[in-house]
Amino acid sequence: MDGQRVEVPAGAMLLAAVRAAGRTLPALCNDDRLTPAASCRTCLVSVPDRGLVAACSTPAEEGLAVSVDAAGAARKDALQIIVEGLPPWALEVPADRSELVRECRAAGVRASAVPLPWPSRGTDRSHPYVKLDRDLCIACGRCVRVCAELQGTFALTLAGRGADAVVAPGTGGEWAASDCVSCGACVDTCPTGALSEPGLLDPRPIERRTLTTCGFCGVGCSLEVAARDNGIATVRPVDDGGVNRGHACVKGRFSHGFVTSPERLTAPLVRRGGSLEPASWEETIGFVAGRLAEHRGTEPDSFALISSARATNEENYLAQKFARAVMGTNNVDNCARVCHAPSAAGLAATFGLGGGTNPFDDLDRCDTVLLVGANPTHAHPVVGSRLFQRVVDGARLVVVDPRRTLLARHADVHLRPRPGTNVALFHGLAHVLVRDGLADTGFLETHTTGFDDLQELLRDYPPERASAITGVPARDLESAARLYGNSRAPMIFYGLGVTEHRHGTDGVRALANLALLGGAVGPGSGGGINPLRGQNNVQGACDMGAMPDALPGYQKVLDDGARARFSEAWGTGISPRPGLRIPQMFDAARSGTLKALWAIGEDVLATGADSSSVEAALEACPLVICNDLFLSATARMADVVFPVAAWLEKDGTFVNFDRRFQRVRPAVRPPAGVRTDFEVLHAVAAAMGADLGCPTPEAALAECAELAPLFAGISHQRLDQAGALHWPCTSAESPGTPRLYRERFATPDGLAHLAVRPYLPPGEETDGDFPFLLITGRRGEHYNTGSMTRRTGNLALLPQETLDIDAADAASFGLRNGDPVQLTSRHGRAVLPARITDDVEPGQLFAGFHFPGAGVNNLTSAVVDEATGCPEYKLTAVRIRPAPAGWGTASLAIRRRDSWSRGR
Ligand SMILES: Nc1nc2c(c(=O)[nH]1)N[C@H]1C(S)=C(S)[C@@H](COP(=O)(O)OP(=O)(O)OC[C@H]3O[C@@H](n4cnc5c(=O)[nH]c(N)nc54)[C@H](O)[C@@H]3O)O[C@H]1N2
Ligand SMILES: Nc1nc2c(c(=O)[nH]1)N[C@H]1C(S)=C(S)[C@@H](COP(=O)(O)OP(=O)(O)OC[C@H]3O[C@@H](n4cnc5c(=O)[nH]c(N)nc54)[C@H](O)[C@@H]3O)O[C@H]1N2
Ligand code: SF4
Ligand code: FES
Ligand SMILES: [Mo]
Repeated sequence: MDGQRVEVPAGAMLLAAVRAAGRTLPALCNDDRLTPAASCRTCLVSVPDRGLVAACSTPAEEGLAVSVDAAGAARKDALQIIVEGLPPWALEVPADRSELVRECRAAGVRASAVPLPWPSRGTDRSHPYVKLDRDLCIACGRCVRVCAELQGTFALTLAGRGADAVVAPGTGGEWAASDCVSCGACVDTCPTGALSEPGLLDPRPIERRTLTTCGFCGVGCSLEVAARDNGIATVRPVDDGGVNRGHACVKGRFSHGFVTSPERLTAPLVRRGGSLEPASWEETIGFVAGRLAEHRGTEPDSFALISSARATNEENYLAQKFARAVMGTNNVDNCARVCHAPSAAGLAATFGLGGGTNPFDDLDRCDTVLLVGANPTHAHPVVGSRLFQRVVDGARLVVVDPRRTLLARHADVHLRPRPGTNVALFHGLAHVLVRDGLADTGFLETHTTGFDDLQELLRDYPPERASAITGVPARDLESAARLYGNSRAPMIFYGLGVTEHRHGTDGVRALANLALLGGAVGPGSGGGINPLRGQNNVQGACDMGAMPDALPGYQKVLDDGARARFSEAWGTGISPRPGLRIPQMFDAARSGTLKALWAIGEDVLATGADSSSVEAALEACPLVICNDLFLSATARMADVVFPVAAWLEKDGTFVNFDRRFQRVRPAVRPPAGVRTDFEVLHAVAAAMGADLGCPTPEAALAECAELAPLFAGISHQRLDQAGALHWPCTSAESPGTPRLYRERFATPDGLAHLAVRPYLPPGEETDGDFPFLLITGRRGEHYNTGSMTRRTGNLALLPQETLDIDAADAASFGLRNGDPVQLTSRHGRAVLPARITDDVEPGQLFAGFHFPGAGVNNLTSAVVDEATGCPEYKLTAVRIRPAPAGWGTASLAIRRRDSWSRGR
């Protein structure tokens, strides 16, 4: 390189060699994450015998003599040609937003002297988050490639030829009506500012940049929040070695507007004469402390606390400590109960620990993915994109989902079991593995128990029988089993389609059998089994002991030794009775034994199953306290509401789905009058004359680390240095444990315990009165109750819930897109506009639950998983009919294609 010797890995391009030499080059059409386009010619270098070549796309060779210096004029010309095609103000875009401006300044290239007025190609401002200024587009195609290759969406194209070429939605028409899923990757890669977002267009300077972890889903993306004037300007994904590698989704990237919503609660509310009235903090804390004092150490326990998987570890630690040390009860639970409690129970029973087994990056080494009952394209979009990339790179994909999700469209085999029949399907697959000699019997003999009994059970599940129960053709089942069984390093990812069933824990255990039979987990394996845990900190809420049967770090309430350690540290007795689970709390309220319920950051009325029974429980409970940012459905029924801070305003840590502790840092101050859950718990305890200790989040995690061996080596200080640590991390020297079970399983005998559980029918069946099966789940644009995402521009992206229905079913009721449909289950009613789609099978329906007003959870039943109490949200028998005119919802103009499920 101009006389300097440079070494780069085999296969690297000259651009990498230039950088390795400590030099820089413009490279306007290049993004290191994408295949080179080599179209802009701004990266030219000179090579003997070949002359000028594009450094971005010319492979480095042993002994090649390259000159950067000799091509300086050519690069300047290339920049000049690009600038000639742009209006003069292209170089007035602030330099921090335009790579083009920076390169032109560095090369001394000035704006073209074109006569004004410029014949403008116009802007597209249809989308709430992405603005296109066509005049600034240089057709480098980075946005088009990032959308296809990284995000996996193919929403964009280059339209027009030559100098007229400009980025455009592939569907034609406006951006907002396109296939765009609003991940923001195009804005981030655009080198000119042609693509921008609202926060970038405000000229005021950024005052503060804060590195934090996304507070929506369990992927746990690293984000940098730029703030000015105590307001959020932009949120950008960061590549700091975390899961997201610089990518994000519409929620983490753009959905922060809720923070400044005028509907934010800013004063405590207390019920007086039937209505909730604002009250002072002092008065409210005093009132709550006085009322809760009546329920300390009662028998049976008359107080229960629901802790928040949205809140930090430190807040969850304090919440369970409040319940146990101040109130004397183990009645503490969190939304894992309604989500992945069957994973915690099932994985712990089989392997010893209740978490996923592998770091997500192991995906890069795996050759087959088995994706079961999960729709990461919507629910864990960054994971969805990486799965898609892996499949494009050659991994095989088997999807098990009754619906045709986007990844199912890319799968080698898509099995569509009737909802509620997973156990039979998994046994059918296991049968074929054993029958065809695809199971590693050597491994099974050395590292597992129960193989003989399992083989006995599997005799009852030949493909024909599994097929009869599940509706999956036996041929497909055989080919899926062979694909999976022949893979070298399979990885299993799964979601609520496995857990939210009457036999959810059996489903997890039967799937864990498949992991063992296929060599996906344990000593010598190449893959893993990972539940795609939902909430940003649901793993952490469980880790911190916000569970009725476990103290922090999964130490059992029933274990005398564990209780003694906590008693001594906290200076108070710990009740030896495991507490109530969330559904049992509601039972106790209805039967009159539960007299005070504190729900922190969980809108149980909106998201619990069978809403009318939850409503009855809240009505029957004499004191309901609620912490929330907004007046949620539950808050509306509460006696006291504390207004609290959101993740963007808080200090602490979250644990993501692959067991990584990551820091959460306040990017903005909460609105005046708002406190954190941490402060509220402290204040109430203090007013009751109790000291919870650990005055700061840092001290709370330190106390937890002292008491829970699994987290002994984790501290804020270490996380600030290391970025992330996977538990188990048992000492200050431990680097953490991204991969579990490398030597042995974590059960007492070190062996994995194969489960021998027969298929049992689900809680709900269809019949003549209720002939359709309704599945409920997620939409990419909205998050759970939608309390946050509905208060952002996402509402423009998806303004209403819909009922997904197959075309023939719709036709048989004379339904067109947008027509209101009345649904009736054995438990309640709802009205939703129809959306005709081939995502769902005939006889099945699908709806999200992000618009509580739509009443979807009036329909779902109170049936729960027999082992853990997780509701059977994934299937409800319903009947439908066109809703009478003017009923419930206005007819919805379906304004866009469903790009989230319609990949190409
Ligand atoms: N955008 C967005 N992201 C979210 C959330 C959100 O609300 N919105 N919520 C977060 C939370 S709390 C969670 S827990 C996760 C959930 O993430 P996922 O588990 O991916 O979410 P779901 O859409 O509820 O369900 C997944 C799939 O299960 C399938 N399914 C239903 N019944 C069965 C069955 O019997 N067998 C099989 N094999 N599959 C079945 C459904 O068709 C659906 O495609 O998402 C998190 N991320
Ligand atoms: N039909 C159907 N119902 C379901 C499901 C399904 O698939 N189908 N899935 C279930 C699952 S998996 C889950 S996890 C639940 C989720 O149900 P919820 O946990 O009830 O839903 P969220 O909207 O995530 O959050 C609840 C509340 O917390 C508030 N909040 C956000 N951040 C904070 C914070 O830091 N502190 C406090 N105090 N409050 C905060 C929000 O404003 C919101 O009102 O829904 C369940 N319900
Ligand atoms: S994938 Fe999950 S963690 Fe990442 S930005 Fe989206 S919501 Fe946040
Ligand atoms: S960056 Fe090499 S040709 Fe554009
Ligand atoms: Mo969840």
